Amino acid sequence: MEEKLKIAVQKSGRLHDGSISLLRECGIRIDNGFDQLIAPAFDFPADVLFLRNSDIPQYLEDGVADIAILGENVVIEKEKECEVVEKLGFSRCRLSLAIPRNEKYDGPGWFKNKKLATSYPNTLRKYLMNNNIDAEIHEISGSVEIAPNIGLADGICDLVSSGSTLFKNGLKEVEVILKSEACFVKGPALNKAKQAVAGEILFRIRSVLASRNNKYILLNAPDEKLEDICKILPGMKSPTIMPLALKGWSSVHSVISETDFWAVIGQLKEKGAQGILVIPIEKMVV
Ligand code: PRT
Repeated sequence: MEEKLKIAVQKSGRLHDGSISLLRECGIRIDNGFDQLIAPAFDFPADVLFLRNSDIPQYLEDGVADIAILGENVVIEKEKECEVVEKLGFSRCRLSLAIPRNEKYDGPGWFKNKKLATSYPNTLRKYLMNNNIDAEIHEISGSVEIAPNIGLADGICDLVSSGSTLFKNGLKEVEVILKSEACFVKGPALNKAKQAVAGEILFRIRSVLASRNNKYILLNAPDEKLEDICKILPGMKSPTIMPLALKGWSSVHSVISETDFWAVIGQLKEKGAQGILVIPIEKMVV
């Protein structure tokens, strides 16, 4: 029997739910995987492994897992043999340098000869080297943000999303070292059969992401405005145009990206579009 593809996801934490729901939208369903270390997927040649996010790069390098969903910040920090193939658009954060709020900050030179607490020593070391800053790195595994208040460090390098943890601890963010989000990562040595299964998952993920980023739009337009309206709504190839029962009017169907949405709606109304409907797309095969 052919060996199944092993997909690693975070066992519990910020990435878990997003990873499981993305797999589910890709048709990869598992039975109550949360309590298990490994769960077989229904109707798909894969097993899902539940691991700590920070351990996954090593498991990919060792071939224990074949592909994974994990934070890009961890891939960069761990420096293991694995490749980011696709960014997935959730669990967005940044790795930043922060210092006590009342400190005057005049650029990265502030960090010279300072003591910095972090759980990301490799990424921080590279940043300091690239900026010619000589500073002491103090590695700690959690609650980095309290380090300056207890006299353990002058500043910190930690993940930030809303910024409220920094604020509550009297710190301010002064430099962003990297931006991160969940990503689809591939190990170094997949055989041909596993490459094919991983390729199928990637294809499905891209279809799901495209559907999340796009909307289906329907509108009615006077025939004499169709040319202008089609220029605003290019669609996947071109818009579909169907005549309405009412003479001189047509229905236009197309796809628009989530980011262009409000600007496009305004332009369409200006050109005489009426009865505009915008509908989520379940899957979009790209
Ligand atoms: O235990 P395991 O190895 O599985 O993971 P972990 O302890 O790193 O887990 P978890 O769930 O905390 O984080 C998993 C991943 O989520 C990280 O590697 C990032 O890719 C991503 N992520 C996104 C974050 C945050 N946002 C985040 N805000 N990870 C951590 N934080 C922490 C940060 O360290 C700080 O303590 O949240 C606090 C700051 O948040 P704000 O909103 O107050 O700025």
